[in-house]
Amino acid sequence: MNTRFYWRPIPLFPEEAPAFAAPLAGGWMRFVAVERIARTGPPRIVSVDELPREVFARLTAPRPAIAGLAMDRPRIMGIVNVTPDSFSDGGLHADPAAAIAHGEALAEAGADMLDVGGESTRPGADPVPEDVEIARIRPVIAGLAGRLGVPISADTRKAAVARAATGAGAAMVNDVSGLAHDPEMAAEVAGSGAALCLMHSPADPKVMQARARYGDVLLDVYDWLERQLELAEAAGIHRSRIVVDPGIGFGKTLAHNLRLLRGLSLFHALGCPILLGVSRKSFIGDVSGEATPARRVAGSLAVALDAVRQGVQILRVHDVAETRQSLDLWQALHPSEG
Ligand code: HH2
Repeated sequence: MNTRFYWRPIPLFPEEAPAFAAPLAGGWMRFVAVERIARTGPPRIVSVDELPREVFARLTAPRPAIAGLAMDRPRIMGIVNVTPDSFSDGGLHADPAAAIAHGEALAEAGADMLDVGGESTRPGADPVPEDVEIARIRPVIAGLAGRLGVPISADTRKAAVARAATGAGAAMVNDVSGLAHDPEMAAEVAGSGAALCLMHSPADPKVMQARARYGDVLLDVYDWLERQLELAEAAGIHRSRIVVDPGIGFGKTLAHNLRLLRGLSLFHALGCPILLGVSRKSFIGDVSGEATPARRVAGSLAVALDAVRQGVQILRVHDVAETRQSLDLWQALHPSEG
């Protein structure tokens, strides 16, 4: 039987890369070597010229714009939770006027896009009926879309909610079930023309922590995203409209989250932009001892910048101004050519 290989590019800053280095996802980082990983046997570092041609093409091709946003630099997605019970900001912007004001403030602070959600997906959360979810997010999306110059994403697992959201002006559907929750979702997104974020989760939020069992979490999440990408494409959603997300904290232990974060650049081999949500999450509390989510900003920024070093294109964050300032400094230290 042929061994299945996985290819993780090892990122280099442009200023330390030789002239023959390849561009990582057509973006701001370079690479000359790749970690070749198999499920059996130790990983091996191979040179970029040993890559199969199609793998090289996937790893280096510039990514198409998503919801009108060019993917040639790191982008900030600001979180607007219109929920009473989100883990870090539940209840703060639960009425439409407060949520719209919050979205405006995030855009002002430097968000490139906004993600509006009406259902908490924290571990153990109860599902929200779709009419309630629609009532929460539709007025907020309608109030923000087309006014601020930033595209709006709808954080939902349900086709009916996605329909209401795109009808109100959302340009992206952020499905934290990666099309696994609602069988109608793929056709709904395909027909709407919206972009899609496919995030990995092993099960519904209510039970997902009990499903945190993997052979190798990095490779299992990769395989799962690859399958869901094929499903999306078969439903008529072109790969150029899709971003992938390993789903940090969704059905994962601390060890799983850390393995995924160390290996993030593997996901470039899927050929899509990568979105990452680590903001204020509980693994930051596990590592740092900080129990209060709103006091996990520094840890969130440390992980966000490491993700940018690995070529991650979109950071989903609560603390937009702080993330913008960190990115500005990071980019001043590591200017891209051109
Ligand atoms: N995390 C959360 C919600 N949506 N979407 C993507 N694509 N990636 C993520 O990591 C992600 C997400 C959970 O965070 P939050 O919205 O702050 O909390 P809650 O689910 O409690 O509303």
